[in-house]
Amino acid sequence: MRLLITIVQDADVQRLLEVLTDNRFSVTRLASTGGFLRQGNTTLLMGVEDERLEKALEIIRETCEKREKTTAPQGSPFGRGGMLPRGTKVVVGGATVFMVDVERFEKI
Ligand code: 2BA
Repeated sequence: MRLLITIVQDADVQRLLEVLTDNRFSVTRLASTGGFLRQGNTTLLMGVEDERLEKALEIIRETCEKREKTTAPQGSPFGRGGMLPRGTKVVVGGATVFMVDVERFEKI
């Protein structure tokens, strides 16, 4: 078994949790903060059997893929108060995954 420690942007968490739980993965969600940007992100803890490791990684890759987004366009009522000028392209998504061997696993 491996322990997957996965850090994802808050924007991807709901969808990722849905797909993981639909595929019968057990997940613990922790609120976390990136040390560099000092912004909220989410850390997921998952104990995964070796034979299901690739499936878990595939779901994370597909759900959290890095993609470009454009901030609200000029004249839009949305996006006020943001730090970026309207119409700016930003990269969102992506995941950082640590995989750790689990020596022993028990539910008591
Ligand atoms: P990513 O490398 O995709 O990392 C996203 C978040 O994942 C990080 O948030 C941090 O919470 C976690 N993370 C990544 N690598 C880690 C590691 N080796 N150990 C523990 N946690 C880790 P932030 O720290 O807020 O970083 C946000 C983004 O800023 C990073 O995206 C990276 O593109 C950039 N970045 C981070 N540290 C940097 C630095 N020292 N200099 C320049 N850019 C940096």
